[in-house]
Amino acid sequence: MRRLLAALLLALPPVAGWAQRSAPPPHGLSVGPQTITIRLSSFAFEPDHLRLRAGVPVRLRLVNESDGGHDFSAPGFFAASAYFAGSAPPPGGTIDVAGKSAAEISIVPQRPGSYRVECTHFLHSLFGMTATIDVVGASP
Ligand SMILES: [Cu+2]
Repeated sequence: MRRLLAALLLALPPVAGWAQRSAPPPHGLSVGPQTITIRLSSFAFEPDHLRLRAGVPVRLRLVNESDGGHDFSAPGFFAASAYFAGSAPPPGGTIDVAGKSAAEISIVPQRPGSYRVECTHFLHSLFGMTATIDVVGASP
């Protein structure tokens, strides 16, 4: 019995060390930008209100769950943001998302303000397919 206990004690330190190394990084220190998923449906964005911080990179993942196409049109917001190489939005600031598909864009909001998002498909914004992105100033 005593030998078993000794063996257990000897086995403990490496196990504890392994557990520490495999622990996830502390909150807020994860690698890469935070991903925010926005669902597009007929006829809504969910969530329809985003609050982003200027200077903090985020990855917007646009998921169209409906059969028909939608788009994510935010020319003012895109013009007020910076981009990583190869990740600029299309000219006009409108990202098409075909039915049952997804698109991603990584951005760094730059100018604080309130920006309108809409789907430009015929009548969709009238049916409620709009959203607002508020960009707030960088933390002191
Ligand atoms: Cu739409």
